[in-house]
This record gives sequence, C-alpha cells and structure tokens, in this order.
Amino acid sequence: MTPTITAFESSPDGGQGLARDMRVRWAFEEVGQPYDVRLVSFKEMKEPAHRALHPFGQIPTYEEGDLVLFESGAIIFHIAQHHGGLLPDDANARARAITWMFAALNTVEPPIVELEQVPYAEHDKPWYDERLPMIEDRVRVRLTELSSRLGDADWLDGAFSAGDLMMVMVLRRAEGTGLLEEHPNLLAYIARGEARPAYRRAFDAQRAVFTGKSPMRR
Ligand SMILES: N[C@@H](CCC(=O)N[C@@H](CS)C(=O)NCC(=O)O)C(=O)O
Repeated sequence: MTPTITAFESSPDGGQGLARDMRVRWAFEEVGQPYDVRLVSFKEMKEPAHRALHPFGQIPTYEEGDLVLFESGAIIFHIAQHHGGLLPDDANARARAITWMFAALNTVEPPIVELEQVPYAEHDKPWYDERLPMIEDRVRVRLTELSSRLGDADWLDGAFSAGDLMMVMVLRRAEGTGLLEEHPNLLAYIARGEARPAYRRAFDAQRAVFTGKSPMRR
C-alpha cells in the first residue's frame, strides 16, 4: 500500500525544503518507497478531520492502511525500520544512528527553532534586544559541539543514516543566521546531504508544489 503524507498547500518558506514533510520525502526517496501527498491549508490543519490524524494540527502526517502517525521523527523511524538503507544492520550501530535522530530533534533543533521564531514573534517586545543574542549563543554552543564531534568525517557515525538525514534537515533551518558559517565542516556536511540524489528528488517534489508543477497536487 502506498503511504500518504500531508504537506503544506502554501508553505511559509515558499518551497525551500524547510517544511518538515521534506524530511519524510527524503526518507522515502532514500529507501525507494513511492508515496502520495495530500496538501492541506492552514485552516484545514486545525479542523477536526486533520486533528484526528495530528493532535497538534500540524504537518507532516503519515497514513498507511490503518496506521496513522505524526511527528517527523516517528515517521522517519517507521520508514527506516521497514526498509533497508537508513539504519545500519549491526545492532549497536543502529542504536547509535537512532541516538543521532533524537539528538537532532531534542538537542539541536529546539534552540534553532527558537532562533527562527523570536525575530517575528518577539521583535516588538522590550526584552528582544537582550534575548536575541542569548538564543544565538545557545545555537552557537550546539553547533560548536556538533562541529567538534563531526570533525572531518563525512557522516556522524560511519555510513549515512537516518541520524544524518535528520541532522542535515535540522541544520538547514539555521541557514541564513550566519552561525553555520562559523563551522565550515557543518556547511560541508549539509552540502553532502543536499548532494544526495534522494535529497534532490525530495526537494524538487516539494518545490513543485509551489511552482504548480506537482503531479501529486490534490
Ligand atoms: N515536532 C513536529 C513539528 C511539526 C511542525 O512544527 N510542523 C509545522 C510545519 S514544518 C507546522 O505544521 N506548522 C503549522 C502549525 O504549527 O500551525 C515534527 O517534527 O513533525
């Protein structure tokens, strides 16, 4: 059965691959699993029919037969568990790759998302000028730590895994802040991820939604 995911009908980033369906699309492309996409408007995301799939009224969701999932991490983990190519066979290496998925989502992504949100949500608040550099520093610390661990390796733990897929996607959200530029190895890491044919196919498919060329538009 072909799984169906949900994605923005109209994305705030205009199709730059930042909306979180991009991660799921990339995972599908890496493992060679075809998928369908149902586009949802912001209004539809908050309506009961979508909330039945996603309690927080967000994208992406995943439907396959009776199974409904939300949270990009859970969806990618599910895809990786059921297909070869995203998690190593060796049990310990597999556990470490899963650890990197969690690290991307729980440790690296939160300060980056905060840095994204503060400028538009709090720019008119009296604390803004003090708070912004504090959040930048939090991101800087995480990037420095990650950069130090990555060193001159291609990927975080041996071969490319779902952990790298998630980390590259999370780091991409920091593009434009100037903070990634402090770590040439992280820039090269992101570029390696973006150069993967599966990434390109996923990016082009998401972008096509916004250029009106998507065959999957509904
Ligand atoms: N932790 C969730 C975050 C999902 C999320 O923030 N989705 C965004 C799009 S990238 C969304 O639906 N935003 C609209 C909203 O929250 O109203 C995941 O990883 O799937």
